[in-house]
Amino acid sequence: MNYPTFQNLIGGQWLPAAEGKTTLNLNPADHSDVVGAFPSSHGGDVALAVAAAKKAFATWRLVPAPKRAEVLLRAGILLQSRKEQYARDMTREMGKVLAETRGDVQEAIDEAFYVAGEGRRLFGQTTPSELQNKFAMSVRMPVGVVGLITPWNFPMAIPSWKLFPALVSGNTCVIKPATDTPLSTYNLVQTLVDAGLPPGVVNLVCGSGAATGMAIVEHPDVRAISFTGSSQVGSLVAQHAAATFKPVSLEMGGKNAQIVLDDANLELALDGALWGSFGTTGQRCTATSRILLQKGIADKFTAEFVARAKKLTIGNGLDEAVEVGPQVNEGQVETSEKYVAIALAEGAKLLCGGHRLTEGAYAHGTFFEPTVLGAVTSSMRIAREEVFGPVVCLIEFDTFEQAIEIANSIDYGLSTALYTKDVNRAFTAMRDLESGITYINAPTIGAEVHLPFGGVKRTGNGHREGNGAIDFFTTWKAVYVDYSDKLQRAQIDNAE
Ligand code: UN1
Repeated sequence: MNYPTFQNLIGGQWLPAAEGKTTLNLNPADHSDVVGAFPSSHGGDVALAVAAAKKAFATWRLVPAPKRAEVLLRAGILLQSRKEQYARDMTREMGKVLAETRGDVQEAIDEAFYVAGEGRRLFGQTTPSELQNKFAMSVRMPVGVVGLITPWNFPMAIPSWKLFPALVSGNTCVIKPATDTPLSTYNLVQTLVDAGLPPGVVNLVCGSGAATGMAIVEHPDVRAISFTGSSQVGSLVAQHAAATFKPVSLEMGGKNAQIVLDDANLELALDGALWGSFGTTGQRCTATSRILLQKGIADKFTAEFVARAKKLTIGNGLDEAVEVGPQVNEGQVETSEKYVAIALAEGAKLLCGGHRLTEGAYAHGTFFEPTVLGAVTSSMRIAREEVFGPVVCLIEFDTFEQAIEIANSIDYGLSTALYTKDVNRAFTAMRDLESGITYINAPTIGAEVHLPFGGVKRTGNGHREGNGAIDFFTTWKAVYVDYSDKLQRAQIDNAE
């Protein structure tokens, strides 16, 4: 079989993993299509990457922020010209349909232009000193070498959410992409190099979470970690990072509810639910995985929703007619299967889907049918635990207050959506839904890069990407300039 072999980028040089091992990146729609072999790196490779990033930090931090931003601006322009190729590469390694991978590359472009503008802001504050002839201000400083660990579901957008704000702030980076989707991160990093990023400022190291990711998390010279992935792994990352007191930004799971009230525009709510549940084959942390239906519209909505779910075209995402691609790997399909079985054992009703697809065009991929489960109650595991697949459950309720209670009754808090024409209820929901993102009359997916992205409860640990990332990737320094030419003692002189 003929496929390319990729290498790590360390200090501006492309290098194989020191132990010489590689992992194959397979097309989830057709496992006979090998996208490439990527390095299986270990602690030694990470140590080299961190050393390169540390060396580059000495000069990168002194490049004026507007100049650092110009690299991102050029990268955004280059991404525009490469969008179609990168989208195709992404569909091939990750599976989601072309319209969505184009959106993923577009999200990186949006992020580049947004963050490039930040290069001329990075504002601090000035404030009066309590003493005469003394000046006080706070300035944003880079953190140093930062470690970035990214997931497979948004293989270019999410690396860009981390890399670009880290870079404009003056940090240098070691990034580890998900083993399922390293090519899209290669494409992003290659674009940064082509845009003029100096050697060592971004170092790309491929490998597993256990071997490569943890080596980054534990390295004493890495000053902060930004991670997106499951809550289970996020907890491990935070625990290991605590040993060296690293700040950690965690973006993790969701169990996102779309609430549909009796007065909603039903067509709109159906469109939103279908897109929110089965877009990206349900593999988004923002995916709609619970649809809460008020009793007056529940039957009508359910019938129509199931009919539409059954009609979705499943297949290879490179085919423009396909609406739902494969799941990213066998493990994800097994999780979908497992949760359907758990739901049925707990009394849920299978309204459509529920099985992996193995025949004909599906024989060499990891496909799972769009699945709708009815008769679900909020205490069932299917209503509480993240599946990360094309599996959605329907829960009925009587009153608006009950809907809010059910929506909030879980451990996660990323995204919520409410469909209604009642402005009072819309504002009440905006206030009372426990989630980092709330949509009114729009699906739970589709966040824009210039707003804060993140969640509450087990979804995150208080940090935000998008508008908020620079807060994580900078540290405040308070600076006092005394121009009185004498010793002035704060809290003591001028105290009366
Ligand atoms: C994710 O689900 O991991 O808001 C990120 C959205 C996308 C990002 C999703 N812009 O759905």
